[in-house]
Amino acid sequence: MLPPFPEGFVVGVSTSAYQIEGATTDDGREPSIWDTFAHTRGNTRNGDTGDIACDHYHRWPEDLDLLVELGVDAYRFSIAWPRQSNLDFYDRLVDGLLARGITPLPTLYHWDLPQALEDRGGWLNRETSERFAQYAANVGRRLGDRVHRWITLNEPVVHMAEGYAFGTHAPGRTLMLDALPVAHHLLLAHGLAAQTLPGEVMLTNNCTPVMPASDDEADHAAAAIYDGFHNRLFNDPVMLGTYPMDVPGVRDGDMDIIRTPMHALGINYYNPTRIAAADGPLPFRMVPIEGAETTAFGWPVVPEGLYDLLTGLKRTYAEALPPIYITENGCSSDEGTADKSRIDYLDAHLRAAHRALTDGVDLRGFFVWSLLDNFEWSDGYRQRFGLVGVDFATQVRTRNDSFRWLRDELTRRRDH
Ligand code: GCO
Repeated sequence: MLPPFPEGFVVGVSTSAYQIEGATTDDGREPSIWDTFAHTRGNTRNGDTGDIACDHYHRWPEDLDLLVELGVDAYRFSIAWPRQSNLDFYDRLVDGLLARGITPLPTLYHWDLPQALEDRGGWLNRETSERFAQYAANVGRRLGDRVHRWITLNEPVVHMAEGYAFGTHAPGRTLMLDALPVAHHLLLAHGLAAQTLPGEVMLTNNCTPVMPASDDEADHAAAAIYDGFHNRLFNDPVMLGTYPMDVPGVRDGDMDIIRTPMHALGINYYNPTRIAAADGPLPFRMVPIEGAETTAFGWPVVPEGLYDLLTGLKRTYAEALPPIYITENGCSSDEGTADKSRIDYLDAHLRAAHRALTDGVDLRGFFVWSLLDNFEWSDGYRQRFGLVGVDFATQVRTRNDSFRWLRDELTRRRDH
């Protein structure tokens, strides 16, 4: 049984539009960079795409009923920018959540940029930041009477690195360090949106505690550089108003916009990262964490890394650190419905979160990635992260043991 979390602590689950909705040409949705990327041969496992995914666009009432059965307080989903000309689906979704007593927590950008904007340079083009602010204001006008907390962006570091530096995600650019302007334009987009959205605003960063591979000075130096790119490049600007390195494209006033006060910071945590020095195109390389179990995806399982991350953020940013929500934590499992490894993973990470809370971190919530097995980007449908399994041939949902475990934990919490 989990330790008791404080009254008002929010427990939820997370998903994202391109990974679960399908219906990529329904009701005026325009193509996104992920439609282009996934339909380009060789970019995804087995040529998998989000064309159908979990067909959540049509099956959302059944999926929201699963949330009620699970007993979560809130549901983090994303709004597809490519659907900006017709937001009716999100109107129905938000009303459906509220009718079920579940708080909506929409992410405005979970990597599915309209292709038309990518054709004009995408996040390399400062204009995209302004287009995002207009989109955010449009969504705010439509849903702001019922949505009172927003996440602007999901994991800008992953989007910059995989989408623009390494080419492993959409839009598939391989700019390496020339991708840095993307960081600034994403953060500018966040700041501009934070100034227009009605209600509370968050940014969700993917963060990882970085450990040097050895005591060698070169490994320590490489770890510090990696920490700068992965964590500080997206945390320092929004909390301190500064970059940890030279970032091109910054104009007068930009940093004040980026530092527009956030009501909370979202943290996606999966694992720590062990870094060694390298002499290739980048001065660092990842090395395995010795002795750590791994998930079906090969990611190390290090729950204490979450405690270290949260207490480290508190030490680093002190008064500049707003309240924190864990907006993603979860694991891939190939065990089918008897997903004991996922129960063990979530139990251990929730306990680490509780320890951090007890030790003074202002932690307000924890969202499990994910409700459903879904499209895991370039890995397609092989990796299964769902509390609920999905048979993609039939769209039948099957509750895993982890679903029942979390449901029972939340029931116990409510009945206390
Ligand atoms: C991410 C994204 C999710 C992933 C999940 C598992 O963190 O990469 O937010 O879309 O699917 O994290 O990789």
